Amino acid sequence: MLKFKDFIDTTLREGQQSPLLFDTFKYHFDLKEKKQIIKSLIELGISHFEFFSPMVSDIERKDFLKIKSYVRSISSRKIFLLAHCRCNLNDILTAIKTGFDGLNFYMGISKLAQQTYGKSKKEIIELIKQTVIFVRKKYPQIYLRFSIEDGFRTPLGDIFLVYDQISKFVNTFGLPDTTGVATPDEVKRRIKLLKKRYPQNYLECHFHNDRGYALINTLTAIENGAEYIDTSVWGLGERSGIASITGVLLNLYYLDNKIAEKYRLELCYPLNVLLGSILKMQVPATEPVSLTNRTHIAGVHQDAVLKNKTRYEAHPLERFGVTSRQLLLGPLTGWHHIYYYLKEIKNLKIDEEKAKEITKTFKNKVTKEKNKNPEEVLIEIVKKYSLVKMELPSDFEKKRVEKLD
Ligand code: HCA
Ligand code: CU
Repeated sequence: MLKFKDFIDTTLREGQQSPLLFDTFKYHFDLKEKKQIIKSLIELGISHFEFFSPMVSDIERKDFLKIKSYVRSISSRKIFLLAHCRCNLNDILTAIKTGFDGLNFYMGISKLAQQTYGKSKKEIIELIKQTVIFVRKKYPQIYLRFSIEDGFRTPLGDIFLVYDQISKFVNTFGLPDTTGVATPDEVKRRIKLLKKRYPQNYLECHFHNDRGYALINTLTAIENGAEYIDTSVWGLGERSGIASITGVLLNLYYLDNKIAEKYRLELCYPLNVLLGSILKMQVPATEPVSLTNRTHIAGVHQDAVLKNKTRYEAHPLERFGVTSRQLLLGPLTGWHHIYYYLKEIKNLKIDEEKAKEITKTFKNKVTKEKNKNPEEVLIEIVKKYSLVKMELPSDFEKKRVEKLD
């Protein structure tokens, strides 16, 4: 029996630290985009969200306040909004005053961290202990999670030294692989020992992808008893990021179908597309839940797939929303999706303003024209706009098959 409880989405915290936001000249999500992302994740079934500490910037603080009232207005489910905080009283008290439901605090204790802070191991342990106890006494009800940063380059014995002091005062311990050094064997070993030593505390794991191990480490953590797992859309995060929410869900589907089915899996691909349209990029080819995984190039593959798609498609990607129907008519349909669909799937030259206009007409028509599929309705509308096809090599279309129906 898995103990898994939920994902902690950190797209708006860890995700905004992704170099991709620089590469796409985006730098940070605006309030509207943050709301779209969080709404899509709530619809998918996620109930835990991590934000920057309000100390990070005034924009993040103000956006959080608006997002909080937005979240409460769109969902009657209990949604936990958590602040990612340094182990510093000023940061912590500001986060509590701002109205977070809980605090994810963190501090390093490794040799490298001691050098950065200019503090000894003993001093750091004392600081953590005093801070945690102070906050717990002052706020007996608030949800508290504490993480030793760089948890896989810190000897487990040192982690125990800290966690032994505070296990009675926090709800959850974190085990983050800050630098992406962990291997699945070590993840298994550490989780087993932590779960054994702290049976009363939940465990939240967080894996960076520097070695390409974020996904396998995440699954190993779930298999070995982690209750919470940090993910983000596309796995956005520092450097090469963390585990992608839809990549983990696809694998959770194999690991424990009942748990995976608690999420609205058909919203996975629309969620990936939403981020694609915000960043104005295709969903990465490395994403398990992607159109790429339903695209066939070799002639023999195409012939076979047109007769029976399962010949070269082993995974039930339609269940995860990689269908044109779900993309166009899913509950997430907005101009972003229509824009993405026309540009990336139909290869039409289109700008955002036109996509918004077309979406308005589409939304009106699609509910009335019950006998037509949404794709037909959209194509009829689009014809009136005489959009030009992007210039692609003439035999390109024959060389690519996506049988999405
Ligand atoms: C960092 C922070 C963090 C925090 C994870 C956590 C990490 O960049 O140092 O709070 O558990 O990877 O350690 O993202
Ligand atoms: Cu991280």
